[in-house]
Amino acid sequence: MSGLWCIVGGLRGGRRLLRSLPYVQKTFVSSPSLTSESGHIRLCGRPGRPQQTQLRFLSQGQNPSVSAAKLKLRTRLVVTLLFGGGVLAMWWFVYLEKQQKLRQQRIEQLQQVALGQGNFSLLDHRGQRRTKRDFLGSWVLLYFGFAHCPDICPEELDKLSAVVSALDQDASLPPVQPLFITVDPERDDVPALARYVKDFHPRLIGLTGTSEEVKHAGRDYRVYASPGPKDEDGDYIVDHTILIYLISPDGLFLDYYNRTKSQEQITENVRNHMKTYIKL
Ligand SMILES: [Cu+2]
Repeated sequence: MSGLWCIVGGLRGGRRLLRSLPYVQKTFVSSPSLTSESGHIRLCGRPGRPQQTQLRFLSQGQNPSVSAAKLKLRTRLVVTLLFGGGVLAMWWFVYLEKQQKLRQQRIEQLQQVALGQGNFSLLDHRGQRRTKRDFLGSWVLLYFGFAHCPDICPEELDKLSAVVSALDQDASLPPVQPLFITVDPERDDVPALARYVKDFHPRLIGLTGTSEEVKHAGRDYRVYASPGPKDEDGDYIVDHTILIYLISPDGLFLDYYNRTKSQEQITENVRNHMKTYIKL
C-alpha cells in the first residue's frame, strides 16, 4: 500500500493534488504509519532521500493553501516591519553621529577664531568686581556700547532684552544672562550704568572699569571703539562695533548678531544653539 502512495507522491504535482483532495488527506492522517510526530505527513521517499510535505492537520478544517498564504503574508509583514525598524534606527544613529560631528567641528572653528578667550575683570553697576569666570555655567548675550548713545545702543539693548524675555517664556530652556560692557568708561561710571540698565531687562548687568580694563575686554571680542570730537558741551559720540555676542556656558563664543537680525531671528538662533549644545 505504501509503495503505491510513493508512486503517486512521486508524480509531478502529486503533492498539490493530494492537498486539494480532503479525502486523501484524511486517509493520510488516519494512517499512523504515514504521519510523523510533528503532524507532518511523510508521503514517500526513496531510501536515503526522504521527501516530505507539510500538509496541515485536517482537524483545523481550513483550506491549506489559504492558510499557507496567510502565514506567508504574516511572515512578510513581520520581516518588513523588522527591516523598516532596523533602517529607521540606523538612520537615526547616523543622523545623531553627523550632528555631533558638525557641532564638534563648529566648536573647533570657533576656538580657532579665538574670540572672547580672555578673562575680563570689570565693575558691575552695583560696584562689585566681576570677571568672565563668574558667568561660566550661564548662557550670555553680550553687547558693547555706551549710555549716551542716542539711538543704536538703546535699540539694540531693547532687542536684546526682548530676546531674553522671549527665551524666558520657554521653561525648557536655561536662563540667559544679558551683559552690557561700556566702551565709554569716562562717562559710564558705576552710578551712570546703574541708572542706564534700569531701562532694559531686569537681569541686565552693566559693566565698566578703567579705560585699560574696558579696552582689554573689547579687544577680546575684537570690538572697535573710537570716541569722536567733543562739542561745546563736552558731549561726544563713540563710534563702535554693533554686535550682540552669544557665549556658551563653557565661556566659548558661539555666534554673533548684527543690526539686520530681528528679535525673532536671534531668539530662534539662540534656541537652536541651546538645543544642539553639547557640553565639552
Ligand atoms: Cu551705540
